[in-house]
Formats: sequence, structure tokens, C-alpha cells
Amino acid sequence: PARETEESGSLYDLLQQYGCGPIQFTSEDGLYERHLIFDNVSSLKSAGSRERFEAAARSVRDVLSQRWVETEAMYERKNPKRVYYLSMEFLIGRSLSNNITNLLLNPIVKQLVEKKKIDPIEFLEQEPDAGLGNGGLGRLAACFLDSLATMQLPAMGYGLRYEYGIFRQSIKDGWQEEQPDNWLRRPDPWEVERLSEAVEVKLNASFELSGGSLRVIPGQPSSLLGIPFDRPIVGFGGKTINTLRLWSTAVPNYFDFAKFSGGDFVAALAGTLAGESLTRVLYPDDSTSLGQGLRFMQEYFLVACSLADLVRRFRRGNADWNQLPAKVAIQMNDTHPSLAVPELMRILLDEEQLEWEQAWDLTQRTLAYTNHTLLPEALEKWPVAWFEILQPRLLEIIYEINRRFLDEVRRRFPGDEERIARVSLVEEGAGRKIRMANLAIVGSHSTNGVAAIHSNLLRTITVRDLAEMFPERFNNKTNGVTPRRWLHLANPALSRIITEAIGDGWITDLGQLRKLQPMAEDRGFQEAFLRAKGEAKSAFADWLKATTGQGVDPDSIFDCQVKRIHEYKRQLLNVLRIIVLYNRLRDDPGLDVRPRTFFFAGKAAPAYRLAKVIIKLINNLAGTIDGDPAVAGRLKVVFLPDYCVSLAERLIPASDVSNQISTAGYEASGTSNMKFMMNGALTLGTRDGATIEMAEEAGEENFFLFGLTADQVVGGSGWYDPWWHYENEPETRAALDRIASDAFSRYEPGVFRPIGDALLKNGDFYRHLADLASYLEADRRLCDLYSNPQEWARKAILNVAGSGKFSSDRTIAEYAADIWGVEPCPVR
Ligand code: B1N
Repeated sequence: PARETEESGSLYDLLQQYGCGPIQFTSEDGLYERHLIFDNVSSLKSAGSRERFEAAARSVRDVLSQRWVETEAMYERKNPKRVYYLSMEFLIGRSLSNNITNLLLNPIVKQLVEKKKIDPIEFLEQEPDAGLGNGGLGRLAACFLDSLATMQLPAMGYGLRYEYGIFRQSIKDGWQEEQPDNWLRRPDPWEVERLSEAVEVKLNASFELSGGSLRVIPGQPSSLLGIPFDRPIVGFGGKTINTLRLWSTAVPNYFDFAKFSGGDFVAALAGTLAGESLTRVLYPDDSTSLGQGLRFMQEYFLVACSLADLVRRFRRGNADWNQLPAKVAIQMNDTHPSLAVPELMRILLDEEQLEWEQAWDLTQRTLAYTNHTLLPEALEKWPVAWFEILQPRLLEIIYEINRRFLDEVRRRFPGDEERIARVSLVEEGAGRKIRMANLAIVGSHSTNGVAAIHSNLLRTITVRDLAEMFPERFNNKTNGVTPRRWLHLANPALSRIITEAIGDGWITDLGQLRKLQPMAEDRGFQEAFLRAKGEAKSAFADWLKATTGQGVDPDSIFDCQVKRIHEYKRQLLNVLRIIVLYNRLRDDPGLDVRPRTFFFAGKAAPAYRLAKVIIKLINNLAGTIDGDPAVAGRLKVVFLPDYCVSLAERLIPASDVSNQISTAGYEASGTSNMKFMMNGALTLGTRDGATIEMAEEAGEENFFLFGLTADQVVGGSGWYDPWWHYENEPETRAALDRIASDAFSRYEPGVFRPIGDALLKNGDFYRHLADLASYLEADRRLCDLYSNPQEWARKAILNVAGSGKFSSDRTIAEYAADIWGVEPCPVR
């Protein structure tokens, strides 16, 4: 831009005249230095790595800004049908290297880094992970945004701008400790605050802070402001830059003048603080709903802000409300934003004065719902009383939806009162509650699950009555992950050999990985694959050493289970496997085994007691094994603290073995399973979630599947007795006895009693013991294979070759065609 303003007397001339620093205004590298100096007013020399990160990020943002403006302008001009993805979570991770890659700036950045002797790792590490999510559900939303932009679809994400994301985990004496994640402490270079597009949310209650917690004052109408903060979502190739709009709360009449003139200056400001607390912190629960009032308000706030915003945008381009479903598709990510059903009705009825029938038809045709779990404890049910306090009008609307719906049920199933009770939006009982999943299904035109098995269980078991009423609404969209972040960016060594072999078309068309299938037999390619894996393993081992001092052997098998800690995911089954292997080595020190390193990582919800004991057990097991010379160099267990997106980006490419071992029927899909597969790990897994489809794609002979099927778990006779396994399987018994004998808790006797209780006394709900023997059997086959590197490489390459289906581009293409009816809107 500097070059354009060279006439005399311009501001540019003045800058040159007054400037006395080393900055050139005429080349692109001036961009970075200009940010470094003019944004932070610090000298080039004194700028620290955080300043350098900010300057680099700002320079990258400069590159995309015009394109970002142009993308929105194009959508305004062309007025295409748009998708709005509503989600309480977006687990974004870091953005700098992702944006550089997607903008194809790597060659330029490489030159600059060399020329200026910048250490890129040092300042890339300065960017905090944007951890605005708990796990798979939030990361899926982030992958979807990447695919939507890459496929040039007119889409926008709507979420909340939590000041504190998922807590930081540290381990003390083996126990998890939580620290707040104040990720916005320093200014975030990506976000753009748009005060002029703030929206007002009217509530029937006010808030105050009392004793440090937020209190609701019913019957005192107030309003909150939603301030949008926009983040750029760069499509691969940089053609489309979509927007993720995150809402932050502010209080409009931010001063209570009555109180102020009464002299209570501090109380007048306290109201402000209370209102602004709403978006302070992400709830750290994965696959549970604790039914907290503040969470309910967060959900309403997201819905109210987003609908007001998108309706305003719709009205700018369209005069006729009947056009709404032709111009707007709203996807509800789980039931968290399902208040969109009554809220959209409220807007159409009360603000736009439409008749009920028309409003209802438009609402259903505009909204769609994705279910992510069948766990009963995750199904949201909100007390009627909270609706009465916060927004009674929504409750009136829900009751009217329910009255009409139940009339229809009665017409179709006369006399079936039990059915009425099952499908009603209202759960009767002491405290009446609204069943949010029923509301989402009744109020939308599409309900999808996230893997074939999950969609089938949802339809035939969990909400069977509703599926009988509306069979045409139910469909499956198997999850996917973005190959840009999870292969191209995270695994440069593997990416390079793939591109050398088949070209780089796979980056945006992952099905092309099939072309690797014949190469699985090729000696040269097998060796290249093993070298690439070795490179990733060494890189991980080096990083671990440098950042934690912990050493791991890159020649050992890297065997991983990384995900939220939850009983149904069965980290305990993995622990039992390791204890059995450990016992075998102790009993027979001469055993010829491959050295193995078992990695665990994952957070436990802070209130989930047993999950925290599981973390403690893993850490104590690691300590015991480390202290036992009998197995030194052959077995090692590592618990990596604070699992997050950027840790996954390092660990997954370095993995040989991926453990996906949930009780069949309980993991809706899983998404890390796909990332491991793409990166050439072999899967030890149960027939659950998307793992089933992965094995289909790669060929079951290239998978290590074991254990009960969902039919056996859910549909079976129901008879299961963990004691049987204890009595009849000596290795199972020895492993459990070892835990019970305090072998891993010598100085804290009894700490692991809850684990023994869960697995034996309380009936082992998730059937760990039923699957342990077959797990060990699959594990043995896998280890045998490892001693034949060529065969191992062959199978791993066949896994990579078969992973094309699990690109989120494929998932998004299916949503676009089957649910949304949207098409690309390319930017010139
Ligand atoms: O959603 C992922 C799936 O791959 C996983 O299998 C599934 O467990 C996960 C309440 C959830 N389901 N439900 C949640 C998250 C936060 C919360 O407050 C529930 N997460 C999943 C993507 O489809």
C-alpha cells in the first residue's frame, strides 16, 4: 500500500521524514516489522516472543482482511442460501500456522524466517490454544468450519466468547488439578470486535452478584447486550474467508442511575459485573448435563443473539418471510442451542406477526438438529421453573407446540396414553421439565446422528416413538475431520511422501488417498512410510524432552489413548491390559517383547470423582513401572497433562497404535479415531461409533477389532457377571488383585477402592471384564505384526489409503446436499 501514496505531501512522506528506524515500507517484510514497532511501540531488538507472535499474526490477518470483507460482500450481493452453525463449543486450537498454511503463505514465510533469522517454533508456541470446547463435539464444529470455507460454502459459525476456555490440567501427586484458562489475558490478534452490530436480549429477570456467585432476580425485566467478536475462517487456498461470530455479554444501561444518585456507587456498578459474567466461562462437562441455571442462560443468550443477528441479515436481502427456509439453514449442534425452536417462533409470531401455522412451517423447515450422544446423563432437560423466570413467553410457545403435537399423536395412536407420556415435550413429575431433544426433533425437519451405528440406535431405541412419527426426518451423517490441520499441517513428513506419490490433490479431495492402495505393496514406499513415522516419533520425543524433561524411546511402540476420561471410554480397560502385560514380564523376565510406551492424555470433568481416580491410577501405575528395574526399557506408561488441540497435533502423527475401546454402543462416533487412521496408526478397537466404518473402508483384516458388539451389550440377554471373569480368568484376577493389594498405592492404601468397586461389586456397568481377554488377544496379534516392519507398514498404508471417507469435506458435502440445500458461492 505504501507504494500507492508516493505523491509529495502525503502522510507516507511524513512517515519517511520522521521515521528513523530500520523499517522499509515498500516490501512485504515491512508488514511484520511495522506491526512489531507500531502496534506495541517497542524496538525491533527488545520485542519478546509474544510481541513477535502478535506481529506475525497481524501480518497474516492483513493478508486476509480484504478477502474477508470481499467474502461477506459477495454473499450480500448474491444473496445465496446461507448456513448458520450454532454451537456452544468451538475447539479451535491455534490459528497462526493453520492460517499461514491455508493461505498458501508457507514459501514466503519460510523465506522471511530464514532472512530474518526468526525462530518460528519459539513464537508459534506463544499463541494460546483457543480451548472453547470440551472434546469431540467442539472440535467437530471447528473442523466443519474449515471444510465449509474450503468448499466455498456461504456459512457462519455462532458461538460464545468464553473468557475462560476449558481448564488447564496439571497433575499433582498423580491427581488432576484444574487451573483457569485465561486465554484472552493478552489481546487476541484474530478477533474483530463489532460494537456496531451488537444485539439486545430482553429477559424477564435481572442479575446481581452476591457472595461471588451470580444471583437471578425474577420478575425484574432487564436486558443484556451481545457484542459480536468475529474470527476469520480461512478456506484452503485462501479463496473464501468465512466468519466465526462469538458473542460476549455486556450490560447496556451500564449504570444504575437510581442507585448511583442514592449514593451507592459500587452497587450500581456491581449489576454490570453480574450481567457480564454470563459468558465468563465454559462448562467443563463432556457428555453430561449438570443442569446448571447459568448454563441454561448461556444457551438462551447464544440463541437469542444469533437469531436476532441472522434475522436482521435475512431481512436486509428479503422482503418475504416465506423465503426464510430458501435462504437460511440453521444447524443445532446437539440440543445446547435447541431453544432456537421456541425463539424463532417467538420472533415470527410476536415481532413479525405471522400466524401460528405459517411460523411453525417456516421454523421447522429452517432448523435441523444433530444428536451427539445416547448417554442418558447427557440428555438435556430444563426445569419449567427456569423458563418461567427467564423467558415465560418461550414456555407458552413450547406448551402450544406440545398441545398441537400431542393432538397429532392422539389422532395417530388413539388411546395410547403411555406413548403420549413418552413423547411429550414435558416430563411430568415433582419438578416439571422440558425435554430438549424432543423439542429439537419436533421443531425441525432433520435429526441426524454422527455415525451409522449411532444413528440406528438413536432411531430404533433412544427416540423410537418420535422416529415412528417422523421417519423421514431421521438420517445419518458420519463425522469427519479436516485433513488440512490433521494431516497436511500436523504431519509434514507423511504429507510429503504422500504428495510425492500421488500429487497434492488429496488435501482437498481426501478420497484420492485410495491411490496409495497399490503402493502398500511397494518396498520403497513402505520404507518411506516407516521413515516418516520415525521422523514424527523423534520430533515428538524431542519436544517432550525439551518441554517436560521426560524421556521416551522413539524406537518403542507408541501406543495411545487420548480423549476425555470417562467410564464408557474405558481407560480402565487399557490399564488392566497394561497391568496384565506387566505381570507377565514380572513372572517371566526372559520374555521377548517389543519395548512399548503407553501414552494417556485427557481431562476429567472436575466433579467426576471416579474419572479423577482413574487419572490417579494411570499416574501411579506409571510411577510403579518406572521404579521397577525388572521391566526397565521394555514398558513405560506416560500420562501427558493438559491434553489440548496442539498436543494432539504433535502426538497423533507420532503414534503407532490407536486405542478406541469404548463399550460398544456408547461412543456416538469418535473423531480422534479418524485422525490416528489418517496418520498411519493401526487401531485396536471395539465395534463402536465410526470405528466400524473405518474398518470397512480399510478392510477388517487391517484392523484389530475385538470385544462385544453393541447388539450383545444393549440387546443381549442382559446377563453379565464380572465375578465370572474374576473367578475364571487368572490374568484378570491377578490384575484386579494387584490394584486391590495397593501395589500401585503403597503410601495411600485404599485410594483405588472405588475402582475395584466399580469393576466387581457394582456390576461393571461398562463391561470391562467381558472384553479384557479379547483385547489382550488382539494386542498379541498386533505386537506380532510389529516384528515384521514391512507387513506393519503395508497395513498402516492401507489404513491411510482407506481414510478418505473421514474427511469433514465429505461430511459437509452430505449436510449441504441432504439437509441444507446450499451451494458454493465462490468469491472472485
Ligand atoms: O461428540 C463427538 C463424537 O465423536 C463423540 O463420540 C461424542 O461423545 C461427542 C454435552 C457433549 N457427545 N456429546 C457431547 C459435549 C459437551 C456437553 O456439554 C455433551 N460430546 C459428544 C462429535 O460428534
